[in-house]
Amino acid sequence: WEAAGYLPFTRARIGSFFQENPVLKNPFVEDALLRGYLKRHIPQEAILSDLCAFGEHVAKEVDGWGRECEVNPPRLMHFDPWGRRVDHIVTSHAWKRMKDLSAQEGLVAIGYERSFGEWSRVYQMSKLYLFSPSSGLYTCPLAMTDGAAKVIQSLGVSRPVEDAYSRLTTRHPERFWTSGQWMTERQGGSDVASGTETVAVPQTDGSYKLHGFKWFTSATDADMTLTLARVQDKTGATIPGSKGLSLFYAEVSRDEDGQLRGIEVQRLKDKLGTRQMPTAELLLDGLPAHRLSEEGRGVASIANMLTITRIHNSVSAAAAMRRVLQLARDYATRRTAFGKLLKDHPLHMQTLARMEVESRGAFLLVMDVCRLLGREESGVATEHDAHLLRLLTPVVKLYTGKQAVAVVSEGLESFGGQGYIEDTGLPGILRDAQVLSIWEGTTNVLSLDVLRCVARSSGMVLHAYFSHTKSLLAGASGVSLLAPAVNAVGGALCELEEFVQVAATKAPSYLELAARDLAYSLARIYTGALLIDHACWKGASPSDTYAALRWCEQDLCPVARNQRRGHYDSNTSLDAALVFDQSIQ
Ligand code: UCC
Ligand code: FAD
Repeated sequence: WEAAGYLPFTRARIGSFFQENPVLKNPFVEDALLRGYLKRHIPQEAILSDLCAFGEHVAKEVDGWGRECEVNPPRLMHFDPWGRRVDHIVTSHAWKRMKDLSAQEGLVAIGYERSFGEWSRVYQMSKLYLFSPSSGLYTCPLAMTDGAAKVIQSLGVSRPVEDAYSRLTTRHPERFWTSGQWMTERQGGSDVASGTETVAVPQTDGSYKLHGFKWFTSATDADMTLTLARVQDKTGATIPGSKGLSLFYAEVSRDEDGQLRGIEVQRLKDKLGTRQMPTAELLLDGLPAHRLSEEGRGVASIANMLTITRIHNSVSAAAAMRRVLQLARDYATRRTAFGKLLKDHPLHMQTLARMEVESRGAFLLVMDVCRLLGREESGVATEHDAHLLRLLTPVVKLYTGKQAVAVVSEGLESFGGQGYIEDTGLPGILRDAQVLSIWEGTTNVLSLDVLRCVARSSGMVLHAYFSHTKSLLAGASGVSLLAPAVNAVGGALCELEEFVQVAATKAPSYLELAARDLAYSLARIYTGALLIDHACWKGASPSDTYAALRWCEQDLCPVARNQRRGHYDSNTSLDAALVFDQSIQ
């Protein structure tokens, strides 16, 4: 029996083949475009060596902590064992480590130290780009922390927020604070002006107490928050709409009995993704707070926070695309199908190359917005730069948020069935990407923000856009290899100019229907110009040229196409009829 291999009670035979897993290598070393971009714009050794060392740390250690955040998600302990209400959000050891690491590595601080002048933001965001997919979503509190520091800086670093500002921007873990951003209430996250019911009751010492219910509050283990509320007058009345909203600063603290001051944590959200990070519903029941903005200037004052968090969102979106590609690329060198490695199947390589083009475009668009932010903050921005920054912030957020979902989804497929298996860590990348187009302004709401900034600048932002895009193209005029791309972007730019002229003669409803296509057109055309510009750099590679050509083969100006089809003229009722189709009884 033994000789025949029929041993009773042996372990089941499971075969000898085990697939090698994809390996995360140093994401800095692995990213040719990031290294090329930095070499071109900020070739300081101090930056390059810091990013290289950080990339190594991310691959070797931090990524494991990120996984631990995922498998050990936060939980809410409402009561202590003796029945006392404690509302304690219990987070993992790894999550706490991320906080310390963030301070030590200066992930917020770099933007405020400004040691590299106008390039400090590009440096900071490059580091966050390496960190983000391994951070266990710690980039979420960092985004809000950065946004809060920015708001405080813009309103003036003075009492009572001096200490908070220094804590938000410190490199010392023991002093480092994170901030929340509590804007959304049950009636509205997009329409904050109508949705905010929270009231601020003035106190005799000039401070306030807040009463309300915040429906989504992320990274709720934060030390402080910025939030919106309506100041009550002596009769208890408040002003409705946007004009009634003011911006408040509040610390999240506990009293001598260990109770949260003025806050009850109703529950933690049960979310599709971002599970590593707590998102809570909060009852504000007399939360002590200080008003930071003038009364009624809440939305305008928190806009600086929105700008920063939307840029962070875009960095995370580009980083998610890059990460899935790095893993897919590695896997393609380890997995065999039909007798050869995946990397030797041209159709598989075409699929990854298409993802690569999207990923490169997203990276350059994001970094260009970071460049503009850095210029503005270091006082060297022209009026033109300021307009571009205002226009491109919603554009980059909405475009990269959507593309991240598409690219990461395709990326999962490149691992076959394993891409669908939880403990590979791959599905979490997709689940986390899905939120990028929802929070910090949905795609439609940001498309309308594009219209808002165009209208409020009397077209100046568009003027800045057209002239800068043309100047990027001008640099490529003699490069014959890039001619098809230059012609495509140039042609799309003309179409866009024509669209703008026609749209200016139409009713607001026309522009509203065109808003999303307009935002996409702005994103694709500008990104095409950036890819071309990068490919013209003397250190560029043939792959940079190929990426530019490929990007520019797509429909760069969907708004012109749909305008010609009449999609913005009379579709409202037809769209609604289609969606609510009741024609078959
Ligand atoms: O989702 C959230 C946190 C998630 C966790 C953080 C993740 C970070 C990334 C991490 C990566 C992993 S916090 C909630 C975010 N909520 C939103 O984004 C709200 C979306 N809704 C909007 O953006 C709306 O457009 C509103 C709320 C801004 C609309 O408000 P109003 O009051 O109806 O708008 P108005 O009346 O048009 O604007 C009021 C003022 C105006 O200034 P003045 O009065 O001087 O003319 C506007 O120009 O605010 C100004 N303003 C802006 N300024 C409005 N939006 C902006 C802007 N984007 N930039 C500059
Ligand atoms: P709605 O405003 O109800 O939107 C529903 C749909 O209608 C969307 O598709 C939207 O695009 C569309 N829509 C709305 N208005 C228009 C319009 N005028 N034209 C065309 N379409 C429109 N908020 C915070 O304040 N702080 C946080 O920390 C926070 N954390 C979050 C964490 C997670 C995981 C999630 C999912 C959300 C979080 N949010 C937070 C809330 C988030 O910012 C809001 O959910 C988001 O802004 C959308 O608001 P809403 O949910 O009210 O959607």
